[in-house]
Amino acid sequence: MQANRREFFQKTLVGGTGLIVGTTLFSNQAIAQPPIGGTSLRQLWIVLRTEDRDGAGTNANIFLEFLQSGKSIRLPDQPGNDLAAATSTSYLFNVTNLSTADFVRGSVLLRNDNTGDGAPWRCESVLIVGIGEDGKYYLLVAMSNVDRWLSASDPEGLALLLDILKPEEIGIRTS
Ligand SMILES: [Ca+2]
Ligand SMILES: [Ca+2]
Repeated sequence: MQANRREFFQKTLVGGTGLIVGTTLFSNQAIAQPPIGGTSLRQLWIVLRTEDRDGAGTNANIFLEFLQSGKSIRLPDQPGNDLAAATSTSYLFNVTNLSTADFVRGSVLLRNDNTGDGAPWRCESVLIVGIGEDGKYYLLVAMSNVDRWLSASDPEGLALLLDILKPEEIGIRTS
């Protein structure tokens, strides 16, 4: 298993009992590999970290876009100042008609809609966990070193292609 040194996404086996993502301990019983064909999700938990630099924060909306299905989800406004520089913003919200199978590598984007003042957003990291109808946690995206703009005025553009975790990266060693 790859160990990441950035503490936000530190993935550490804890005595064979589970996995730490950020500051949350997921027990081995709670983490699951999505079955072939996917499983229905009832919530998404998304944590976006904004870099610590001038202009990094944004008041724009961020969308999760699924290119294969055409689904588009606007991340709901959270209490306080979302996506301010040098902060993490956590979104936990209900979803309908969404499956782990929607998270196909190469087809899921985070998109900045380029609205409001200071729209360019400098993303440091992205964590996405799906909470299944079965109550299990599906680790979907853990990008710790994004470190780029989502911006209409920068060459990278407004959308970030998400690196969907491969099954072996979610791995839970039981022995
Ligand atoms: Ca807010
Ligand atoms: Ca900005």
